[in-house]
Amino acid sequence: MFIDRVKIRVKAGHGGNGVTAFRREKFVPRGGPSGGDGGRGGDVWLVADDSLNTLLHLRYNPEHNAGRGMHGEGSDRSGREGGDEIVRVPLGTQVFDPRTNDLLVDLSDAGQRWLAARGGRGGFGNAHFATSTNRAPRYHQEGGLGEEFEFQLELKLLADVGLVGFPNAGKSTLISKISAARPKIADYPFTTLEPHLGVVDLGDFRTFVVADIPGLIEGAHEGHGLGDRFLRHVERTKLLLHLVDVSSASGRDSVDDYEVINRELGAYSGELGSRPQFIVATKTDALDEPDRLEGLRARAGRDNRSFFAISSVTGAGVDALTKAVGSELDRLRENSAKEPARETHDVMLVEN
Ligand SMILES: Nc1nc2c(ncn2[C@@H]2O[C@H](COP(=O)(O)OP(=O)(O)OP(=O)(O)O)[C@@H](O)[C@H]2O)c(=O)[nH]1
Ligand SMILES: [Mg+2]
Repeated sequence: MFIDRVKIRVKAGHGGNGVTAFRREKFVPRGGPSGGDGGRGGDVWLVADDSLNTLLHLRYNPEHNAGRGMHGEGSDRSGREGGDEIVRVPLGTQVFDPRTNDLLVDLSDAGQRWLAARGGRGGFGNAHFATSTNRAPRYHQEGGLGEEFEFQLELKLLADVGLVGFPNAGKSTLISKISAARPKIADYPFTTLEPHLGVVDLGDFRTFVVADIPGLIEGAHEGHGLGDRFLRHVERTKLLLHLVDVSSASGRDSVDDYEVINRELGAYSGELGSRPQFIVATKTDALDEPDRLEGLRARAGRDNRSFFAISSVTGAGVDALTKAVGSELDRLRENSAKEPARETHDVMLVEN
């Protein structure tokens, strides 16, 4: 199971103190008590936000403090309340008490709010304590302390994007370029034996999750090579990146490779065969015969699929690809009126 984990500290605001004050006015011989109450300290809330899909933003920013309440003032003026602090988390975030490992809440519905730390109450000013028998109380109350906690947040990651292609196509090399995932890379087929996930950070809280799976070969649906069983790890992705090696060293026919993989995807499930797919020609730094690239570009065009050419070694085309993936995911998310129910993949843990 691939799990994103982060520890955060939340601190609600302290309440402001009440104050002791008396009215002093000309022609009012004995002014009454006029000390105002302190303001309430702000709360810290966790809010489930469906535009987030990882906890990465909290890793950079683990401390969350709400504003403190202001002290009361004379003339019956209350102190201002402290502002609340809102911590946005992706849907499916589970919150644990790190000392006991108890699950405190599961934030699974968009917009769901959970009070993580309650702000201190404002202290009463002396005006509050005036009674018929004590008309001039000389005491006030201190503000209450804001709550302060540490929480462990966990999210079972779902891949948004799946990398598919022949063994050696450069899938693992690409994921290691665009994320912190470090799968094994080598110049022989079936280097990758288990799926890996990587989180791609586009900045501005925009991220997407990529799954790198073992390569497919002709007959994978009949169990050839490592078979097609790993395709279940990309079954619920929104977009496939279909990597095709166009380097001359591969000695392969790029259009042929493209068609074989698409037949295998279709044989696994018609739905996966018609999943949105970007075609990515890889290893362009080692391309001697431009026909390999152009033939593939034309073939992708005939299927109305976007085409990209990259080299993970030189970095050429990689940024343009990740940006295009980000925009396409935004578009696909908007189109799918409501996300399908969340399910977790049984994917090995990659420590980022
Ligand atoms: N010249 C060049 N070589 C590359 C590039 N990307 C990957 N390679 C090489 O291609 C070989 C295979 O790369 P991998 O990333 O392991 O390929 P894979 O698709 O993950 O392969 P499997 O895990 O076996 O399915 C390695 O020797 C890489 O160094 C590239 O952009 N340019
Ligand atoms: Mg690999």
